[in-house]
Amino acid sequence: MNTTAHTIRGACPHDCPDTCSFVTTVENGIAVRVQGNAEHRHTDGALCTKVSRYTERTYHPERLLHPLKRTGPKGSGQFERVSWDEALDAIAARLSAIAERDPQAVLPYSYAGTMGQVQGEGMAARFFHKLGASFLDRTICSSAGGEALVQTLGGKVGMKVEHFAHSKLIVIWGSNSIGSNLHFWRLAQQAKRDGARLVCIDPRRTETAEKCHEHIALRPGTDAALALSLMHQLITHDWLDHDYIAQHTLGWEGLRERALQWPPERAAEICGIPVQQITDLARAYGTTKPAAIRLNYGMQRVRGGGNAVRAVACLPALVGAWREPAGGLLLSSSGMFPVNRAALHRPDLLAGKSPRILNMSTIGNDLLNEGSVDFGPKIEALIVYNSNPVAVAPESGKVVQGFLREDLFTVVLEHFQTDTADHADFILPATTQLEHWDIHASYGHTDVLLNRPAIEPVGGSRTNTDIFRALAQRMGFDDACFQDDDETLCRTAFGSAVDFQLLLDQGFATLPVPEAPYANGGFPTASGRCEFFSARLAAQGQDGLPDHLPNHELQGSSAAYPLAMISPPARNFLNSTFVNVQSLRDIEGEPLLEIHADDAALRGIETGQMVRVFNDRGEYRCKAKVSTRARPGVVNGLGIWWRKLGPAGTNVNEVTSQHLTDMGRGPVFYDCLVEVAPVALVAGVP
Ligand SMILES: Nc1nc2c(c(=O)[nH]1)N[C@H]1C(S)=C(S)[C@@H](COP(=O)(O)OP(=O)(O)OC[C@H]3O[C@@H](n4cnc5c(=O)[nH]c(N)nc54)[C@H](O)[C@@H]3O)O[C@H]1N2
Ligand SMILES: Nc1nc2c(c(=O)[nH]1)N[C@H]1C(S)=C(S)[C@@H](COP(=O)(O)OP(=O)(O)OC[C@H]3O[C@@H](n4cnc5c(=O)[nH]c(N)nc54)[C@H](O)[C@@H]3O)O[C@H]1N2
Ligand SMILES: [Mo]
Repeated sequence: MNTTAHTIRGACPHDCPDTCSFVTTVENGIAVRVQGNAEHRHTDGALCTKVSRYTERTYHPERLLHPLKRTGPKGSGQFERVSWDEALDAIAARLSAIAERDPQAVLPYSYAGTMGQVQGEGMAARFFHKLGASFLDRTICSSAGGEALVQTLGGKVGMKVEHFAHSKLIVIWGSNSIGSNLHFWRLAQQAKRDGARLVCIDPRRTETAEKCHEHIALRPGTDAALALSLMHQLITHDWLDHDYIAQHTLGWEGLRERALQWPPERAAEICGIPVQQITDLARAYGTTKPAAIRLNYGMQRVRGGGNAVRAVACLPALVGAWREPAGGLLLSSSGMFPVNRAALHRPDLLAGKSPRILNMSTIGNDLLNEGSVDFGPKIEALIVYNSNPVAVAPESGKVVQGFLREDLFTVVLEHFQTDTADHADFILPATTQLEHWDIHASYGHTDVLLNRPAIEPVGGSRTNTDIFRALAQRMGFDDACFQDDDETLCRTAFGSAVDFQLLLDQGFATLPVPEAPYANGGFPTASGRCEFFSARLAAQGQDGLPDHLPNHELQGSSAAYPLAMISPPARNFLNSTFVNVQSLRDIEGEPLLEIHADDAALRGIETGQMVRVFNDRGEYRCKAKVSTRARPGVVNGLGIWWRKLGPAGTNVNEVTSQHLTDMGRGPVFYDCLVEVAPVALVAGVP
């Protein structure tokens, strides 16, 4: 047989700090293998289990291949095949009619199904700017922590990840690195072999926590108390870098006074941990050099998430950890990328319009809003791409109710018929990363990656960009920028800041970032200092100094719902992506709730038993697993299953709330009280 095999370099598109470089092997037009690029140092030739199965997802028998139009009642999942022309004509006509009354009644809804600059908002932003649609505040993941970093360090900036390999103390704070940041874990292992101490701070005894020297299993939402108490110890033992504090920080006197109110005994009580864990960690942090903190977004999904991130982000300056490349902190590196947003997204197309802003984390309430002077017009049309809100947004009961509105016009661009797609009026089949061009920044390293298409679009699928170009044309948007092809958009994203030829040649390009960016201060804040005190926050009426803010749903405040629930990701899924890939679902098995033996015994719950997890907002069902991964009083509902693949057609977000964080208007997925009860079996059927 005459086979022609070749390889194409690409980039993993998924919402993960690792942003891997991969190589696809194509034989006779079919992608047969996706492998980690050995030449890219951050990927180091290895992919996670999920993405190494990428061809299984790409050629999945349930892949959407044609546009679909709804035939049954809203949400019934009944559709018929239609042509692209029929679908696009109908969508353009409906959007034009709505826009004639008020374009703000149209709302885009997207997140990070792909992190690509082009298939993300590349053409979409141009389209919605021109239309004058409502803005979407994209808060669902990281906005509290992001805002906190901006207010403290001046941006989403931090250590270069590669230097963690040379740290002597690594604090992994609110992150399950083995599950969600595997290539960082490789660096932590290297440091460990060279004698570094690893400490994990997480309510759940994760795979990562059990492999660290120390695990501090605090209650959810108590990280600021812990951080302030560490400061208390740094101050009382004088483990401070006075020179660094004097030269490169702002608001030290106030912070000092605040921290002195947090003796370890006080924090230990709030965090639910032994005093000695605090004093030991403070001693290690105050006396080990270089000391590095790998923060992740897990700790900022509670009411005080922004304050908690601010408190932690103050620590490296107190001990002068920033002086060395292997010291400091990393939450996100995304602010280090020079994305040319004005050229890519073209906000000038707004032509003076300033549409209202709607928060994606309260989509449930917003879809049910009838319109008012404060809110503006009722939402009449929703264009969803790169996101699965019906599964991932909080308080799904409300979200589903909103999506079921017969008068709402919903278009979903997708690879699969997700829970959200079930509620569409039109489903448009989109290409995957193997089928389109894109260019990527990263939030876990400082390389730009280029993705070249390896294969032709599967079935009749089209790129997100192409769909928005086609809609623009039908709606009479004749600006030249709607003609840009995807390679042009890739070149536009970073302009001359990145060598595009190098990207074409090797697939990645490293940004020129200093090895120890804040060794001599120079933070990108207004003052150039690490801002313990934030005048901007104070001007907004907030506390200018970091403090501990108790959860909205504080444990002990409700007799009916005594358990705190967190819902971190399952290792073999990526949010709700991959849940329908059989080989990965086989590893995860079924939706699980981890519960501590004491809490289980109190409720007569055993491993394998079907349970109801519930509060006033709703309930979902899953199997219980009595496990040492859960601390007393806290249950872990692993996410994020497709509702329709869960036992009762619901998932964990049935019980989460639409409350918001202190900063950034973010969701509070891990600030949630519930009760759990066994489900009585009637003739073996729950
Ligand atoms: N395999 C896999 N990888 C992923 C994802 C995935 O779904 N699956 N998701 C991706 C996405 S979208 C993101 S945003 C990133 C980052 O994703 P993160 O949301 O940071 O995910 P995790 O690394 O699991 O870290 C969350 C950890 O925080 C813990 N946690 C919960 N509440 C608290 C708290 O109050 N305090 C502290 N200290 N810890 C708490 C949880 O138990 C969990 O172990 O990961 C990405 N990578
Ligand atoms: N309870 C609870 N809820 C959570 C979280 C939690 O920890 N607990 N985590 C939250 C976090 S951190 C995040 S980031 C959000 C994630 O929320 P989302 O960003 O909605 O992420 P996914 O669930 O992965 O859905 C992404 C969808 O985009 C589609 N997609 C991928 N690439 C493309 C493309 O090129 N074109 C088109 N048209 N579609 C594409 C995929 O098929 C997938 O269905 O969920 C949040 N929800
Ligand atoms: Mo996320």
